[in-house]
Amino acid sequence: MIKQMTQRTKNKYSGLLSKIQTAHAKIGIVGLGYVGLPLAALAAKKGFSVLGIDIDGAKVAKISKGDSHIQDLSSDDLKALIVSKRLSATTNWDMARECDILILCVPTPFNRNREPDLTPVITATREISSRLRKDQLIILESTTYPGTTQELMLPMLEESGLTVGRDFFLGYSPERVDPGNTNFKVQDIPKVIGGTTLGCRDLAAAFYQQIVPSIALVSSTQAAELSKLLENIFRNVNIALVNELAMLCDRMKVNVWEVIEAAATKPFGFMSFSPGPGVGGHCIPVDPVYLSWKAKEYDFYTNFIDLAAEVNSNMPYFVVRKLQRLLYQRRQNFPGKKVLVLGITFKKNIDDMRNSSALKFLEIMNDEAIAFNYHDPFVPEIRLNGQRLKSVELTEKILSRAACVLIHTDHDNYDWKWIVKHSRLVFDTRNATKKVKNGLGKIYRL
Ligand code: SAJ
Repeated sequence: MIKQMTQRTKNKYSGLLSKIQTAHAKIGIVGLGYVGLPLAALAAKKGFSVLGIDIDGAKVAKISKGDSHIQDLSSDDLKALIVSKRLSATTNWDMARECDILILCVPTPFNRNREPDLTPVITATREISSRLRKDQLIILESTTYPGTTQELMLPMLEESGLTVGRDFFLGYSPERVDPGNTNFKVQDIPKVIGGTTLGCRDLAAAFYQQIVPSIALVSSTQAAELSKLLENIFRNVNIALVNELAMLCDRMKVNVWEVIEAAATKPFGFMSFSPGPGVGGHCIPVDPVYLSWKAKEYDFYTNFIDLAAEVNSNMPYFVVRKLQRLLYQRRQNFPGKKVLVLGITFKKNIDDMRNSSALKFLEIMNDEAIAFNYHDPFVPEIRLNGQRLKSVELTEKILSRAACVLIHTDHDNYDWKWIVKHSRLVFDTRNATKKVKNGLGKIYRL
């Protein structure tokens, strides 16, 4: 990449560029969550001196002791970086001035009206702007709508009186961290990079190409922002497609899982997705909202994206209706007899509850006066409608007493054969019991 860099960039920014290329640049990572902390550790492992900045004093204190709260970074690895002073953490924004590169990895949720909430980005940008100095490179990694870097961050940073592309530099490179994915960790994933100017992009590229396997340069920060949204909206709409198919198959009495498995034998031109009880997490249900919200500014209505969101939002209601039908058909709809819900996190093998469809599903069960309890090895307790609910102990007795065992999240550490054996009725929304050979008569699937 460097060789492609314009000679102008090499001459004009040789100071910052050479600091980056020789790993003498001090890296500041703003936001030490599932994106920021692994990125901070990676940059430190690659030889950079890294400062983590977070507003959460308790989190900073834990990190400073080498205690990792992130599944993808072991405390041993973190402790080694802290002891070697390669990595440190602070809540003191004034230390941002000593960083040559500042990378924002802060949350971009949606608010109660399901609109983008850029408060964390705005707050961090304001703190940086008041301390901005010459030869600093600012990069946003948070997933957001196209235009955030250019239209929101740039004016705030230029309030410092410094000029982008000359005094300071501004780029966008979307985070692609998939928490819990052991095959693709942050160091294995290519980075898309856009800059406010070519020089800004080249400087950001000079940094990333030292820590990830490959980089993909695009012509603007908007293109980089939109590429990330496309990645996740692609998932969202394809999940909605199979969810819609699942509801049709239910009416046609066709096994949707068999249909998808058969289609997946096509060696090209098909990518399988699984229907489920809903789409949760901090990315997939949220990212489409960011684009459809921004598109309206251009009098453009993203009907296709909005329909996918409607289908996915409907899944918890569909699952409850099908459960009610099963309880009635199997004569298990006794008042007070509890449904046992297995797994309530938004996807398997992690403890993340953000936007989990289980929360909506349990709320609807409450409204429908369906008695339930839940078990989730990753979630000892939840609050629902102001009530505290604890995960029950998973025993043969609790299984056999349940009116129905409903599989919401298919954690790998469940013993499905044992669960089916001791249940009277199983409603499997994840095809988790596909390998179970006995008790098939009591298993119903989405
Ligand atoms: N889901 C389905 N059917 C599917 C796949 C997922 O119902 O076929 C549901 C899951 O149960 C969950 C939700 O969708 O409720 C989101 O699942 P996800 O597998 O997409 O997991 P996320 O939210 O962790 O998505 C992340 C994203 N990573 C980033 O944004 C950097 C996404 O881009 C990744 O593609 C995804 O992980 C992944 O591949 O695991």
